[in-house]
Amino acid sequence: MKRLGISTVLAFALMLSGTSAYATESLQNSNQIEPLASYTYKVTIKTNSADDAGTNSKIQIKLHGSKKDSPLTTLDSAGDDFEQGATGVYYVTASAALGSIQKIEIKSDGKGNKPGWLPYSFVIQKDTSTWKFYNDKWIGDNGPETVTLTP
Ligand SMILES: [Ca+2]
Ligand SMILES: [Ca+2]
Repeated sequence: MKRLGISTVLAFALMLSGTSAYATESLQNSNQIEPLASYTYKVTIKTNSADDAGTNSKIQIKLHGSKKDSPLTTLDSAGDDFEQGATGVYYVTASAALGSIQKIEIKSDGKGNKPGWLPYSFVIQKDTSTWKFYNDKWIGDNGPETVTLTP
């Protein structure tokens, strides 16, 4: 049997390390939580850092687009949501393209301890488009409430 030269061994080792780096990258990609649906909008919500700005109320959002509105979607991530000063990422999926997002509707059921919620910003992203909405109103501090925000 022919003995392998050092350069052959080195080349083989390089090939192996290249393969494993590639495998690791593929695994990381498959672990990304972003859904694959075509008409999915990423919604990043920052809650104000003022006292009691957080909420445990049920929060829902509807995106109003130039072509279509999204369904009213409950925002609930795996972790605790809408904590004072925290930022959360959510996804809203529609059955068709919404077009340009012109306003958003935020609905609170107004339940829980100190239910009033003071979100600071909502950033909606789809492909290369971004729409930003800012808020300075307390939502749901006196029971169920729906607030509409425009850019
Ligand atoms: Ca509160
Ligand atoms: Ca949650």
